[in-house]
Amino acid sequence: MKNPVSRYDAIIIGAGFSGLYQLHLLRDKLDLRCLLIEAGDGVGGTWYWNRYPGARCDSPSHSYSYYFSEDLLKKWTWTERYPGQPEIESYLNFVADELGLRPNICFGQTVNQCKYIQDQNYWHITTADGIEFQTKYLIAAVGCLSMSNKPVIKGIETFTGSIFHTGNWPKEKINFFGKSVAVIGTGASAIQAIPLIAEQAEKLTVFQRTPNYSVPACNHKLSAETSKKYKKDWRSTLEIMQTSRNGLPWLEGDQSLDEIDEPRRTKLLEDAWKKGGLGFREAFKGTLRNRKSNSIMSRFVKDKIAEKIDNPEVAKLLTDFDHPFASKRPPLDTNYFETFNKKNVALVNLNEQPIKNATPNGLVTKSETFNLDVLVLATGFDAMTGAIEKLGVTGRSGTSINDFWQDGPTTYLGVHVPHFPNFFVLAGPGSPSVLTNMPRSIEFNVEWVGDCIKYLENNGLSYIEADLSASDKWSKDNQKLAHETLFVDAEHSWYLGANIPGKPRLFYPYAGGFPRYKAACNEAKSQDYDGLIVG
Ligand code: NA7
Repeated sequence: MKNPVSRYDAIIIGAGFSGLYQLHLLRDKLDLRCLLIEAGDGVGGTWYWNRYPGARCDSPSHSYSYYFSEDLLKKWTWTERYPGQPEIESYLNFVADELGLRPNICFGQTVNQCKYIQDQNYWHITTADGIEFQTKYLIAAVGCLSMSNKPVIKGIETFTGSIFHTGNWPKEKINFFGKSVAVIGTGASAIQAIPLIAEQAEKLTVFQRTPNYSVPACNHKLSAETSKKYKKDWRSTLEIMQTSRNGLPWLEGDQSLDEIDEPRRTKLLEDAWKKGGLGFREAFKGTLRNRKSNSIMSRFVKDKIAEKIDNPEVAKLLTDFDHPFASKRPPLDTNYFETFNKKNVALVNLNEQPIKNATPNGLVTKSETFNLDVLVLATGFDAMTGAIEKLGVTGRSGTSINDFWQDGPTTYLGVHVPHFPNFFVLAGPGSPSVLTNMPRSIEFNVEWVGDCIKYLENNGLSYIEADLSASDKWSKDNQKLAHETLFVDAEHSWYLGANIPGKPRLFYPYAGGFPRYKAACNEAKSQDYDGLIVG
């Protein structure tokens, strides 16, 4: 006889930053019967899967924490300016233990079907192993950068060496000593991994399609004194993060570069460069809105990078930028460009030398053959929608979310999707997510979902669903906001879906900044959830 299907009030998919907090909030504050389903065998989400060498966050560690609990803030001490993957994974394990979340997490199960049962108003969830669950509320906390993008390479299945994707890195330590290694991609992940792989590999070949700007991370250990100060000042730090356009612990500079005369301008740029980090991007006003100001900054960064590279041909290839600075997420690096001065490191321009095919021994381009032991795919993600579209979500009248989003994702406030009642997406398309210091926008989204559910429960209501015209307006207005920025100048950016063949071209995250996003959500809430249908 078949086991009875377990029934929950809320099911959350994904045990990263967003899923863990959502479980805590719904279980411990709203007293709901909750289950969190996670594909991995541990917590961490993005920080569970992205364990490649050098994986590190580019938000400062003291800001890359939950702020909803003073107790958690006080108990945890970060050791570096930018936390590495092992430390973030430990942090999320610490949170899961402190909050006692594990009994409500089902590990090692991949959800592949979520079906809304319309006449009874519940969601029926099925995992790849055929385990079934029912729930009133369904929350996708599957992350923005969790569906790996793997390039199609003819004959790749015949390659006898090892292949690793940065976004799905094995737990065991990979030894590159004495090996011939290739890295495809020069995005944020590659920029972190390449210097470390180059330290071990006999030979490292980097295949570049598009060069990327990168700012020195200037990472360092945190002194006990600094950590103490961060803990003491947490309230004022939070206030700044809540006001900042990106949820980061600083505010944009109040002068635009085109208003400042030389040589003061160069001095200020040099000072900001020395500090490094994402703060460089915001050291001046309007870097992503004022083309003139941005071109001054782009030129400065290009020159700074070129200075680090010995070979002029290599320098030209690595700085032949096709987009304004920061219109793609500018990575932070530690010795990335300097790595190309090493004798064991070579750069291949994929635009001149496209990969023709793989063989059992390696890769073949138009005019060269590369014998390889290891191939590292640092080729990014089907960002923001890829992981949601793998969940097999069908809503009212059997509408599939993949069909509904065929021409691009329509959401209301980046959380609700028309035709999908009681379905919530955390850090979804149309929310600020990847343009922010993620924990801040995640906390806001999680608390929003908590408030929606509380509203339904307290008022004896059974569902909440996005209104189609409000969602169309939200999504269209976001495209307008994006066109007021320089983000749309980066034609090949994953923010625009350009890295995935056939993906609709539009701006995926919310472009209006974190404070404006929160104001729009709060306004809707103050008007009895305007733009949402409740019943
Ligand atoms: P990214 O930033 O999307 O970088 C992926 C890199 O891989 C980038 O250089 C791509 O070139 C390259 N790529 C992608 N597909 C191919 C194919 N088919 N052939 C050759 N090269 C390819 O992903 P990351 O993991 O580095 O970083 C993701 C985010 O994590 C980052 O933005 C931060 O927010 C943190 P392209 O530029 O598309 O020409």
